Amino acid sequence: MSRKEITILEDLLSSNKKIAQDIRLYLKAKNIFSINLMSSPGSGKTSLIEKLIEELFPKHPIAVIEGDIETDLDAARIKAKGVPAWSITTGGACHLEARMIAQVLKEISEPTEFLFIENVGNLVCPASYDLGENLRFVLLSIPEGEDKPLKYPKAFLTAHCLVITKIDLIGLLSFDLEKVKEEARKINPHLAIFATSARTGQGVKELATYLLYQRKQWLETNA
Ligand SMILES: Nc1nc2c(ncn2[C@@H]2O[C@H](COP(=O)(O)OP(=O)(O)OP(=O)(O)O)[C@@H](O)[C@H]2O)c(=O)[nH]1
Ligand SMILES: [Mg+2]
Repeated sequence: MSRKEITILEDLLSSNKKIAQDIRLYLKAKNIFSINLMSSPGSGKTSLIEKLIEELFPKHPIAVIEGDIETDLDAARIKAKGVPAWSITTGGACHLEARMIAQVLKEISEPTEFLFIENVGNLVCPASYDLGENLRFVLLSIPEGEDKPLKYPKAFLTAHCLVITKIDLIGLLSFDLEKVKEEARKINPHLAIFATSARTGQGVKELATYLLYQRKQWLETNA
C-alpha cells in the first residue's frame, strides 16, 4: 500500500470512528444496547439472531439491521419473526460502515432494548470498522475449521465475545474445541466464549443471559 493510500484509509477510519461515537451516544440516550455480529459468510449469524429473538422477544424489544452485499433475504427472515428489520445492501462493499448505520437509526421508532447489527459475511474488513456497537461478536462455525483465530486474528482481537456456532456438528467434523478456545484467548484474553447451535438450541439461553447481564451493567454506567 502506498503512503497516499495509507493516509486515505486512516482518514476514512478516523471519520468512521467519529460517526460511531455519535451513534453510541444516540443509542445510549435511548437505552438501546447494540451488538455487531461478524463472521465468514454462512457461519450462522442470521440463524443465531433468530434463536436469540425466540429467547428474548417480545419481553425484550429487539430491532435488527442486516448488512449484505446484495438482497434483503436476511431482513425478511427477521421480519418473519415479528421483529423490525432494516436491510443495508452495500452493493459490493465487504463491510458495514458507521455512516450506513446512522442513516437507518432514525427509523427505529419503537422502544428497543437490543439492536443486532449483522455485518456483511467477511472475517477481515468488518473488524476495522466501529459501528457504534456496545458489544462485538465474532462467530466461528464448526465446519470452518479450528485455524481461524490464528489466520484472522483482528476479528478475534477486537471482539468481546466469541460464539462457536453449529456445535451440533462437532461429532461429524474434526474440531478441537478446547484448542480453539485456548488460541482465541491467547489473541484476546478478555473474550467471553459460548458454543451454540441454532438447530438444537444448545447454548442460546446462556448467550441470552449474557446479553441481558451486559445490558444491565451498561445501563448502570455512564459509558
Ligand atoms: N447444523 C447447523 N446448521 C446451521 C446452524 N446455524 C446455521 N446453520 C445453517 O447454516 C447456513 C447459513 O446460516 P445463516 O444463518 O444464513 O448464516 P449467515 O452467517 O447469516 O450467512 P450470511 O448472511 O450469508 O453471511 C444455513 O443453511 C443454516 O441453516 C447450526 O447451529 N447448526
Ligand atoms: Mg445472514
